[in-house]
Amino acid sequence: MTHPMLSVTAEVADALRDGAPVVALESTIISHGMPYPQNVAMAREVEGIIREHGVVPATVAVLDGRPRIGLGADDLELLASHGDVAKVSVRDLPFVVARGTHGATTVAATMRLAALAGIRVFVTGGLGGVHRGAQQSFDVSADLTELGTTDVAVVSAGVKSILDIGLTLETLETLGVPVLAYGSDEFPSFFSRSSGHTAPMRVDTPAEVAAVMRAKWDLGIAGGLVIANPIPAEDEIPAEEIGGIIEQALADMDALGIHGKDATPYLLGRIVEITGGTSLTANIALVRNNARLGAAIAREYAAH
Ligand code: PSU
Ligand code: MN
Repeated sequence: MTHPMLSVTAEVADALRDGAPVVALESTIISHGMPYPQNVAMAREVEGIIREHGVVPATVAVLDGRPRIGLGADDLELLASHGDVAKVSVRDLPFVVARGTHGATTVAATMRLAALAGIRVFVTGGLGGVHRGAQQSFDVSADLTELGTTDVAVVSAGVKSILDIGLTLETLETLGVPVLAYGSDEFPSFFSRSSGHTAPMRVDTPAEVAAVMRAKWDLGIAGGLVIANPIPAEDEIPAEEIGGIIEQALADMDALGIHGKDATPYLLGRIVEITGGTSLTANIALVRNNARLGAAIAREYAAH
């Protein structure tokens, strides 16, 4: 029953066979989204939070060319510290698999592999989206197109304002992707609870999220859902404060001529540098918060 190209751990395979809740986790956030060793500590901690809620975590990556659903401690350490782990979006999957190399999966590639394995809920920090200046650069993350086609609900803290949040929301609408803000009337902007953009839809309980997931797929509307979970108030960096830092990181990126798949990792690293690590603390806090919500949604979804 398991797709022949996937290696699924026994724990994850058993849970899926029994209809028990499973939450997928991405690995680009580990290899290209945070510095070592905070990245591996975060990865372990998030798996622990999901387990505490009675849900099986399944971190996704490609190791030695093999797509893996569920990883061990050594695998997480390798992804966090190995110098040669490619950032793998959907278009990169065939290349790393054919070559037998290592790859850390983005939201898009993680969704695709999770869906192949039969996992419907996925927890991350922030989504990719429409980059600022995309009118010229055409830089629109494949995370958005994947959300338009692959049946996985993605829990994030919204998108960072390194992106054009308004254009990202417009694109999600075009692609038929429900965007559910959790417990808020406003779409969150990762470090901040606010973004200046009204949330397209609001939900207040995990059961409501699970009901929207079921209704979407029962209607035969293919594709994912975005659950945007605002960072807890005590952990947020106010939009005014982070705004200038993001502007500086974007200006530094332009001065260096960095673009394409290197843009997001550069910006994430530069923001951590400029804030002296404050942004990393907030980033880890919001991932924890998303893990708690994602586990609750997976339990509700599995219960019906
Ligand atoms: N945004 C974040 N943290 C991240 C990413 C985005 O706040 O770690 C990562 C995710 O893996 C996402 C990817 O899928 O960056 C998007 O990259 P790109 O913009 O190149 O599609
Ligand atoms: Mn891009």
